Amino acid sequence: MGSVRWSGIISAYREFLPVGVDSPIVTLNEGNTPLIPAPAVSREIGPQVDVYLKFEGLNPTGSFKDRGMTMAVTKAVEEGSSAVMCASTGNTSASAAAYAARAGMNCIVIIPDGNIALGKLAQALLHGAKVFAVAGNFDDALRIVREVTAKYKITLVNSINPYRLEGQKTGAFEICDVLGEAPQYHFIPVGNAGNITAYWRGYKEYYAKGLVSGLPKMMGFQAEGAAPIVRGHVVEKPETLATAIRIGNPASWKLAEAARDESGGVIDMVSDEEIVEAYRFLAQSEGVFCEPASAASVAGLLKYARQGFFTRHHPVTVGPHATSGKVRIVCVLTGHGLKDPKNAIEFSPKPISVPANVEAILEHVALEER
Ligand code: AN7
Repeated sequence: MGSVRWSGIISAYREFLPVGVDSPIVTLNEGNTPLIPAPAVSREIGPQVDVYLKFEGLNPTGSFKDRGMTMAVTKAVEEGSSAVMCASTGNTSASAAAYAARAGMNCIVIIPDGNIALGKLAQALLHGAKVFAVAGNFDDALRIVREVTAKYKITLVNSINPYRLEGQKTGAFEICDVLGEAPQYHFIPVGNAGNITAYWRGYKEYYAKGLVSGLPKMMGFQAEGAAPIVRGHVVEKPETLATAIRIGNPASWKLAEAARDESGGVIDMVSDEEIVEAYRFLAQSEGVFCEPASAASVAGLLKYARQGFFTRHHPVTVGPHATSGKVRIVCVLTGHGLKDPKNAIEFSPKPISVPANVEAILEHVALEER
C-alpha cells in the first residue's frame, strides 16, 4: 500500500461489490480498521492460540455499521431516493444519520425509548436525523420501519436492505488481507444477526476466489436475556445491559443459522456478568475500549476456553492453517467504548475527590521519592 490513500471500502473492494463506475459513492473513508494482537487474552487461553481483535470501533461513526451504510446510502442515491429510514439499538441510527448528512438526504430513525447508549443518541441528533423514541423495543421499531418503507417513498437502511450486508462482508476481506489466511475461529456478537451473515459471506467469497485456502468456524454470541437463536424461539421482552444486542427477533435469523451450520460453528450465549468481565478485561489488560455488546465476542471466547474447547480442538499442524502452528482466533469488537459512557463509569472505580494539593494525592497512592 505504501503511500496509496485509503478511500473507503467501496473503492478498496469494488470488484466484490454491486457498484458500477457511475455509482455516486458516499463515503467517510470507513474500513481499514486495525487487527490488533491480543496478548493478554491469548495468555488467558494458552500457548496454542493467537488472538486478534478486529477493532471496528475505529470506523468514522465508531461502529462496523459504516461498512454497510456506505453501500446502502450510495445505492439509495443511485436509485434517486431522497430519504432513508431505520430502526436501531443505536449504532445503525448513528451511521445512517452521518451518511445521510454526507449525502444531503433526510433521515428518520426509530429507537427504543430509554434503551440506547448516550453517545449513539448524541450522534443521531447532531447529524440532524429526525429521531423517534418509541415505547417499545427494537423489534417493535423494526416492524414500524418495515411498514412505513413498504408503503412510502423512503429507503430502508436496516440490514434487510441487501446492500448493507454486501458492505459489511469487507470486514472479512480485511482480516484475510492482514493474516494472509482466514483465521480458524471467528468470534462475533449476534443481535439482529446481519454481521455474522456478512462475515461468513466475505470469507466464502475470498475462499471461492482462491485468495485464502481455509474457512473459519463462525462463533456467534448473544446475550443470555436476548438469545432467541440459542433458545429457538422469539424473546418477547429481551433484556441485557448490552443494549446494542437487546433484540428478541433477529431479521437475519435463518442466515445466521446457515453461517453457523455451514462453517461448523456455534451460536451460544453469555451472561451480562460475563460480558462485563470481558469488557473490563479488554480495557484494563489490552488497552482496548469497546462497548459492552462488542465484548460479547471475547466473553464467548473466554467462556469456551475455560470449558476446554481449545484443548479438545488441537491446533492444526498440517495443511493451510499450519503456518504459525497456533490456532488463529479473531474477535470482532463491533463498536467503540465511548458510545456508552454510562456503562463505562458504572463498572469502573469512581474518581477520588480531593483538595487541590500534593499531600491529598499522596494520601491515596504510595510513591517512592526520587
Ligand atoms: C456494537 O444499531 O442492531 O447481529 O440497530 O451495535 O449484525 O445486528 C446494532 C447491532 C453488535 C449486533 N455489536 O450486530 C443497531 C443494531 C454492536 C451493535 C451488534 C450491534 P448484528
